[in-house]
Amino acid sequence: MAVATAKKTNGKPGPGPKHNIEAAREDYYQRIDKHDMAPLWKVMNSVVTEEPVTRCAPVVWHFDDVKSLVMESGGLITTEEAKRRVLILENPAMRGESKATNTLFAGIQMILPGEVAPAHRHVAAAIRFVLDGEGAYTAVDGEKAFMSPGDFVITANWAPHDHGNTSKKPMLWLDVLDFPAVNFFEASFAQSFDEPTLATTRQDGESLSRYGSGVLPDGKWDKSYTPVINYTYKRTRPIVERMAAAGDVDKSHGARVRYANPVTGGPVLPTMSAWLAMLPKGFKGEPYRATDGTVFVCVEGEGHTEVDGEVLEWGPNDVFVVPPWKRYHHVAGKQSVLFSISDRPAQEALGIWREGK
Ligand code: GTQ
Repeated sequence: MAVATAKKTNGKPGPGPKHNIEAAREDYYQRIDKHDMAPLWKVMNSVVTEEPVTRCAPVVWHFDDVKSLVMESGGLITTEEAKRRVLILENPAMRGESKATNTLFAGIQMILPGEVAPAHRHVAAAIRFVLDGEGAYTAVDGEKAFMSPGDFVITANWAPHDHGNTSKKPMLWLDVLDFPAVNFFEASFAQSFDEPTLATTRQDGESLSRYGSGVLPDGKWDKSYTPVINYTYKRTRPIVERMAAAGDVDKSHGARVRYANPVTGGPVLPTMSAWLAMLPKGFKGEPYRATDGTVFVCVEGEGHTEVDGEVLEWGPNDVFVVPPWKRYHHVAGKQSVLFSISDRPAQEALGIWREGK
C-alpha cells in the first residue's frame, strides 16, 4: 500500500520521492474523506466558475397545448380537492424539481366558475399573470382583485390569499413563485386557514386607487413589497404603446416598462421583478444577456426569441424561459407585447447581478 512507501513527515508537508506523490495524495484524500473533508484544489474550477453555469434550458410552452391539457384537469380534480389546480411548467433540464428556472416556479392555474381556492399564506411570494377568462378574483390581505387578461397580480410573502371565480367562464393564469429560491435558503413556512375565504375588509380596487394614482396617502408604507395588488393591463399597455410611438424603444428590450412599487420606485417584490415591453413590427433586438433567468409571456403578437442559437417561436399566451447568462435577442414579426418576470431584485440585493452583450 501507498502508506508503506510514503515518507514519514511527522505531520509536516513533504513531497517525498516524485513517483510516490500521486499515491501519497490518494492516500491522504482517503484519510481526510473519513473526516468529511475534501481538497478544494480538486474542485476549485467547478465551484468558483469563470462564468455562470446553468442547468436551466431555454424552453417554450405553447398555449394551444397548455390550454387544452389544463382544461382537462377540470374534469379530473376539483379546486377544493387540489387546493390549487395548477399544472407545473417544468424546465426540461430539471424535471421533477418544480422549477422553470433554478430560482423560479411557473405553473398554469385554472379555476372554474363557482370554485374557491381556499385561503392560505406562505413565505414564497407569487405573481399571477392572467391569460384567459375574465372576472375571477384573488383576495389578498382583505382586498379582492378582479382580474382581466394581461393583469398582473401580486401576492407578497406571508400575505393571506384565496382565489374565487364568480364569473361564468373558466379562468387561467400563469403563476410565478419564488419558492425554489426560498427553499434554497430552507426558509419556507406555510399555513392554511379554517375558513376557505377570508373576510373582505377593503373595497375592490382600493390599493390601486390609493397608491397607483400619482398621490400617496399620509402615513407610512414600510413593507418590502408594493402596496398595489393589481397592475392592470388596461393601464399599462397604453404606456408602452405611447413609448413605442414616441420611438422610446430600447435596442434589446423594445419599449419597456418595469412594474414599480409606487412608494419607493423599487421592484414590486424583493425577490422578483416584472416588465412589460412592446416590440414594434419588424423589431430585431440586439443580443443581451444577464445573470437573472427570465420567464416571458407573449401577451400579443407573434415572433421568436433566439437563445444561445436555439429559436423559440411564440404567439399569444405562450410562455418561454431564457436561462441566466444565455445571450438572446427578440424578433417580432408583428407588433408584439411581452411580459416578463425574473429574480433580478434578489440578485441585486445581494450584489451579484450582472448584465452584458
Ligand atoms: O395560488 O397560492 O401555482 O400556493 C403554487 C403554490 C399557486 C397559490 C401555485 C401556491 C399557489
